[in-house]
Amino acid sequence: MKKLKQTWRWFGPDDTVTLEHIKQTGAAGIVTSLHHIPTGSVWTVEEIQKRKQEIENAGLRWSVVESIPVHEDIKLQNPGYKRYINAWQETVLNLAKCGITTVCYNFMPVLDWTRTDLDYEDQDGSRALRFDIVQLAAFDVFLLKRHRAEESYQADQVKAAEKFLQQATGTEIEKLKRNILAGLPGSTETYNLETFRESLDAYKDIDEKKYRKHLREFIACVAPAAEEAGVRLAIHPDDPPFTILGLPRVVSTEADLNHVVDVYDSPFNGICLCTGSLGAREDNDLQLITKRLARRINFVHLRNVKKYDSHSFFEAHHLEGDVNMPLVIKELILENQLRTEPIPFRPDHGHQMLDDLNKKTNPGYSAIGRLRGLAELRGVELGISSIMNIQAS
Ligand code: DNO
Repeated sequence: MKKLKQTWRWFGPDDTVTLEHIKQTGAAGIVTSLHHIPTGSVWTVEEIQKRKQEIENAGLRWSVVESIPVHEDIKLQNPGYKRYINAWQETVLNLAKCGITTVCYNFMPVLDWTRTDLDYEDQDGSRALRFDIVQLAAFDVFLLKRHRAEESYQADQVKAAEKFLQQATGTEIEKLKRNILAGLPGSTETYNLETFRESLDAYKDIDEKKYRKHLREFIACVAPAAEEAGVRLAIHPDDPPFTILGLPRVVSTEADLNHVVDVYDSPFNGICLCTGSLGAREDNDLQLITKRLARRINFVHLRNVKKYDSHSFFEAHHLEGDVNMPLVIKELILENQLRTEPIPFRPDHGHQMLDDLNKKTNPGYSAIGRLRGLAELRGVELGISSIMNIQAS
């Protein structure tokens, strides 16, 4: 049985988890981005080559770009946005020239992924990321004071949010603000309450229908060019996969993903199957999504979530939580046998645990928790493919 390609996200030279460390995890592929280049600027061949060389000098390969950020002007279709689409496209072509042929991106408005809590203590003492709708409501309704924000929540959630704030200390309130505004690894902007309000406001006339049209137009431009250059695109789903802060969301469900792949019918216009993002919705059946969209999966994030209340979840260890990981992996193994190039996956996030508890780490991206995840996931893959082999013989 052909194996999936094991990869690892690296945030570049400033990442405390170094290429030398990554080598020891057993992952052979690096997932990274040129984080120092401002969103909207073209990545030159020279810049790409430089980073590629650095990775190869460590005995690894740059397998996936995550992400080429999509400029807000493209998402909003602000005047002049086409030049940003051209720049995005040029970056794709330059990557192809350097032999890097998988590109992940997302189309989430304003914020990349969002959590309210970055050090939620799991029962075993390790720390996980959490998204709690009551805390989001506390931020949105009472701290940000977004116009008519309370209409986005159930009445009991708003009440609980008020109570949460009454009991929270000043430090806890500051932390909540920072968690949402400062952005998580991979995001490109940091806001204060005022600039954040302005950024949200820019979307006030963009409903889902309109936003989907913007996404469609973006894909219709870039996908044919990517195909021509031999670059596989992989759109990352919304995280969390439902509307937050009154923003439109269009990549949250199986129907949304179908919509994306239908814009341009080519394996080069594909998806990043992120089991953790999609898994935070009750109506997303991950095994079925994997099976039905298998042909269009160009990249995989394997992560698990445990949902509680409505619209709240924390990140569980990779084989725990609500996503049935073995069933997803089984579908991926089947699809992988049909590919000439193996499908890349990475252990997405991990708990902060053991020695990492005393280190300053990128939220979700400490070494040991991800290493635990990768070890478990590759074990599942090996176990399932061994059984398949036995059955086939
Ligand atoms: C979180 C990630 C996101 C994701 C980007 C893709 O860990 O899954 O940062 O990489 O949204 O564009």
